Amino acid sequence: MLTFVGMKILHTADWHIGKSLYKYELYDDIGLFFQDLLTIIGEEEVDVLLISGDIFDLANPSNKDKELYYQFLADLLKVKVHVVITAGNHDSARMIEAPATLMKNLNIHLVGQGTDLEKQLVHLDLGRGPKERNEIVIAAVPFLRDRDVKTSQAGESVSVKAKNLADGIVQHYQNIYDIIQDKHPGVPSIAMGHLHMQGSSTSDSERDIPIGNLGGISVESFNLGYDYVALGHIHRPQVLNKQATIQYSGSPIALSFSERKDQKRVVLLELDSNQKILTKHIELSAYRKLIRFSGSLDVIKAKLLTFKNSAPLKALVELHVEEISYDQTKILELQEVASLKNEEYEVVHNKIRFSEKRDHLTTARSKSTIEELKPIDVFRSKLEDEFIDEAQKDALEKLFLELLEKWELQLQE
Ligand SMILES: [Mn+2]
Repeated sequence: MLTFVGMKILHTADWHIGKSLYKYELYDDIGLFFQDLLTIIGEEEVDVLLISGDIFDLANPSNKDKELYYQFLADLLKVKVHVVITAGNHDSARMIEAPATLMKNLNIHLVGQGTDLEKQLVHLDLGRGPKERNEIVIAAVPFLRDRDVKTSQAGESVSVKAKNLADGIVQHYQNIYDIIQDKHPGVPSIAMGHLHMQGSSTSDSERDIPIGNLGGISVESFNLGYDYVALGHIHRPQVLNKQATIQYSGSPIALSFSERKDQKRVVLLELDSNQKILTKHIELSAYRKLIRFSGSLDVIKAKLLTFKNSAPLKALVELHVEEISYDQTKILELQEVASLKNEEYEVVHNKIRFSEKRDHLTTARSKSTIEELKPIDVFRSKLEDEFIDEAQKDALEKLFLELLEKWELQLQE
């Protein structure tokens, strides 16, 4: 009789190496996370590490980004953990996959492309000796594009196309599950994914997130038989079903100010000797505080004066100044306050709004480069300049996002 020993698997995603917040580079943040991750892997005696997409922030990462990544993979070799990495929508599938053959010999499994089903199957047998059985099968599915699931036909409407893509993605997971049942019956299985589940709570830092139900995948449709689904793409950590078997680990560091109150974490899966999976969250400390101060300029100045930074890295601050009547000196004073250098914090973004006057001079904000701005940012900023009520703003924003999404789906053809 072979005995199943049990194993520990750690689930993380959305590292976004190379990410900047308003031009402020977050290398120190990811560096501290890497240190913590190595400690957790060591202390918990983790056997397998899963990274569900968006390793890099850009499809064409800088040399520094790549150096950091490969250095960390080298550090992982020392702690003897098996690693499975999939590409996200931010990653270049080819770039992630390029060293796959070499890396496989080091127990690092890289999957970039979503076309070949067999290549997305990672079977690990960690049993030591002939009496021990310690297997797991991982459906290492990267971010799937239309061409990977081949469901769309020419001339389909946008909503039909989106529904077909969602159905195609679920079918993709079903097909891999069928192969697993055929090749490795009775072995526990985990699916990795970089996708948007309906009903998940998003932040400002994801890209290509559909609004409403267009293109979203329902949690129910994912009851395919996998013991756990390790998701990436949404940066806010969250559990999607009652059994806690479908989860977003979330990004390990805050990637936008909208995540400034999130408790970041990694998910530890403990597969016991009965092959049951228990999930546990390991909280990460906030390496850096992201602060947003709003109010009149005087109120904000007072807040900055008493601010104490308790995190290891310099705090990043957004200033949203609200004044009543237009005053050029306030704009100049704000620029002065925002550029003050100190040890505790750095103001990375500021804007001022005068509620009384309405002309094109009423809003001033710090300049962002066009690379940092997403279409929705530009649209929002335009909305802010127009003094329309909040409800109407929301409606317009929703319409704009729908248009944007239709446009993006058309680009995928
Ligand atoms: Mn991401």
